[in-house]
Amino acid sequence: MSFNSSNSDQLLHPFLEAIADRIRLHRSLLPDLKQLEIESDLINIKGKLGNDDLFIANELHISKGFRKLHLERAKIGSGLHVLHCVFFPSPAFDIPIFGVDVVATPVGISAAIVDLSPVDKDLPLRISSQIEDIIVPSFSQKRELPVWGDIFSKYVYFIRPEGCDEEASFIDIVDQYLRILVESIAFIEPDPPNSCVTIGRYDYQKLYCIQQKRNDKTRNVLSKAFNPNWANRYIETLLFDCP
Ligand code: BLA
Repeated sequence: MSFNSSNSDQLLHPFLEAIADRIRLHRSLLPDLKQLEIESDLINIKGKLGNDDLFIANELHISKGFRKLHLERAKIGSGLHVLHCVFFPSPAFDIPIFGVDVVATPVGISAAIVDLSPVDKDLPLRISSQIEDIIVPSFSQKRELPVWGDIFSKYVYFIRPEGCDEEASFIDIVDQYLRILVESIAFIEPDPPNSCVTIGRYDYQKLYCIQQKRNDKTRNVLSKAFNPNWANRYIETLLFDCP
């Protein structure tokens, strides 16, 4: 397996690329958007696993309200494509965590998850009331959340989309959740760094990261494509570093 740090022009499954484009569109509307410059060999990874090309391409930004905006496109192992995105809020702001994970295999999309996850007991009312207004699409295959999935809101979608219509409905939910999130930034000011509310949100975000790290499916895929030590470093420092 060889690594280098150049950008890859390889494309993922069109459904995953369409979601990535939609995320980029909303991300571009965030105030004070800047690239998050981090010196790391973990940003762009290219290699080979047997005969399969593999790559991980990461986009990292910060903006008003967010300590880390992470979009990842990955091709790891035989025909496994992953689109992963988390917008981690700065704990001083009362805004939820936006997360997406979509996994495609040679036989189709196996999992599509999207949520605005709370950083308090519940989502802020101004967010949940807007989510309630979204027309709920119907998906034929709903999937059951794992035990660590108690970090997600009651508005989480965890499905296996079937056909173009369901794929379009999923993209529409991603679109609406991002619209609600991005619009909420315009009117919000930070609480003081040492206030109870900020510390409470910090603790919730830490719990979100701890629970996500219990996802053995992610860990196993990365361990197999690379090795367990590398996978652990990637998960701890890039995917779910605590705030
Ligand atoms: C599931 N995540 C998975 C699966 C794989 C990955 C292979 C199993 C697919 C399936 O059950 O059909 C793999 N996900 C990855 C890899 C990366 C990744 C390799 O992000 C990164 C390199 N996971 C997240 C985020 C959410 C999330 C942000 O990273 C939610 C917002 C959820 N992924 C999530 C859940 C499952 C999953 C809930 C199902 C886990 C299970 O069924 O046990």
